[in-house]
Amino acid sequence: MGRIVHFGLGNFSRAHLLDYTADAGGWDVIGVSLRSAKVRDGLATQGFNYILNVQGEGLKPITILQNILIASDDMQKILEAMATADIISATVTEKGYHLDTAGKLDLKDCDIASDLKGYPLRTLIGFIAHDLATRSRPVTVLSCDNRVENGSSLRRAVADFAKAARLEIDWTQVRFPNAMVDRITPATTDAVRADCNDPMAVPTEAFREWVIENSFAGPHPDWPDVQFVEDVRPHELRKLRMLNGAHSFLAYAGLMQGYSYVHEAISDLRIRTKAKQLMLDAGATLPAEVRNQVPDYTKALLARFDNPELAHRLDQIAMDGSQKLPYRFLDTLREGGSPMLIQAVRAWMTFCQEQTEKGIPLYDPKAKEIAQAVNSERSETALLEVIGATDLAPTILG
Ligand code: CS2
Repeated sequence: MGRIVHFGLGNFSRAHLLDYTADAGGWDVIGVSLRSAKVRDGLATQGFNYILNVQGEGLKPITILQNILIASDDMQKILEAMATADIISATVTEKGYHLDTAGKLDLKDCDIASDLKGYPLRTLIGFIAHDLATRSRPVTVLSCDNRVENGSSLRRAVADFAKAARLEIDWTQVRFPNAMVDRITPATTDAVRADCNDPMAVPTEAFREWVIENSFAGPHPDWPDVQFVEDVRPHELRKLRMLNGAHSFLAYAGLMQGYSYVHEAISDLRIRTKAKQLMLDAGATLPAEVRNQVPDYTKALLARFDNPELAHRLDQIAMDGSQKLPYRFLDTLREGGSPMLIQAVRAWMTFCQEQTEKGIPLYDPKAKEIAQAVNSERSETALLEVIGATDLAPTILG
């Protein structure tokens, strides 16, 4: 039996990697929570099993999780589990990579700085670097986060960390495949908990997609419907720029119009027209091999966003904008220069301004810098600086 040690037990991994791996069978998964013990506490009382409420398909018990370890309490146990794992995977969100706007590990970040001093470890990067410096068998490190070249970014972060911490890593026994992951997974509501009779239930759509670079250091589960490819980039750009890009636009434009959910924002004709235009403009920047998929993919995305039963909250998507905008809007804008993408960046800027003026704190690792930027004299330029978009100032600010 193979083993996965997975960092980040939010709803997304419980609806995606764990669901796929449960379908494959023959593997077990140990979860690691870097911060809160909430998911561990909730799942421990039910043997780490939970219900996946797959829309239109019914309730699916997921029984593949063996245990959840918490970084602050179980560091040694985590390192021991990692040492025998075939795959170390992660869904720690964009900010869990601690990369600066130039794509380098942010050595001044307080969690990274703490990990560089040594134990106890707090970050995914610190755990992986320490594991790789001591392990004696091959391992695949599989990022399942929404980032461009997520595997390569993670490798870079770990390499920067190892250099700064003077850890020697044998890179020949590790692979960091890039991967595109997709499944819309809203936060759990009381209604879902009641329907599933499970306080830890996870609601998700029936659609799921996973495209992984075929670069593993050892075995992997026989995941059904996963596409193994030489180059993930066209697939990840399609998904990140079109789906996630439109999502972020809907979040900022929708919240400012007083909507709470994706299906509400997308049914407002003005917002819908713009979201669709954004998808098409983003689609025009994609590599040739996926460009012919754009019309059908756009249609399919609109249908997924229309789904009222998902009850996908816009404020969930609006979080961490400083981490999301670079790959959702900025790269697209650099490659396409579309007026719609300019509007999308401007929607984020106005959202930041409105929230700050209302005294509502932003949920963003750069909330402080954003508030300072908003309150500064040249606030628009300063906001672009926070997201590493100074080069785009002439395009965006005109
Ligand atoms: C969303 C994503 O919260 C967000 O920012 O855009 O979580 C999105 O639902 C997933 O990437 C879909 O696969």
